[in-house]
Amino acid sequence: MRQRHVFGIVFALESIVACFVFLVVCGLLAWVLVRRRAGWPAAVSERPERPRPEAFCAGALAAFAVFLVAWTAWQNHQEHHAAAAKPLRVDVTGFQWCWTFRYPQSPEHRGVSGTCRGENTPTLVVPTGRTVQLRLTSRDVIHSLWVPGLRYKMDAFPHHVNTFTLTLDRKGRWRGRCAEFCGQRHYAMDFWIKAVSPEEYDRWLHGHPAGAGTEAV
Ligand SMILES: [Cu+2]
Repeated sequence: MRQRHVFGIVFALESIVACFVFLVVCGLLAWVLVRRRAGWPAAVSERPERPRPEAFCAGALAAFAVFLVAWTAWQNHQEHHAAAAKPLRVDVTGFQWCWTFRYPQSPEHRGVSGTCRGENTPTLVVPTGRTVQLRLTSRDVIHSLWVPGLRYKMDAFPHHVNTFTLTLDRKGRWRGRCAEFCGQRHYAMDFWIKAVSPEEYDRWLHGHPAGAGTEAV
């Protein structure tokens, strides 16, 4: 998974930098404590201020922060611009308390919806190997589309469309849920995202009744 791969790199690098800074701080603290406890003679400075070391510390920390923010933003930018010129578009709408997935490029704007009650869980069907652009909005309050297994998460706001792309390179099915508390049945706002071969996807899309509930690929 492309985005998953990107997030893996970002997470690994940020963890390494965080560990490095943590160990440096702990090391300095331990050194000072041991030195103090051991009664080493400490030359007390008579200068009220040490602007250079202070500026160096502030600069080093700022450099780490700027690097991490810039690098993460760059990776995010790369991920989103690696998308094909004409991605497959799916309009996703969150509502209290379930989801609707519409395929505007298909004949009759096919769609999948559900009630998120019992077995009526909607499935977002996508083809493997093709870039899919999700356009995410909400019909009422703020929701958040989250697929933990794929590390995709984005908020769905009313009167606003958020967009992100995903490309799944293997078949599979992953559980999605709402990650923003949105009311009484928030806990039940589960859906599936299912990646199928392009042939299966075409068959499903053209044989699927408009506005139907759960899928059956
Ligand atoms: Cu919710």
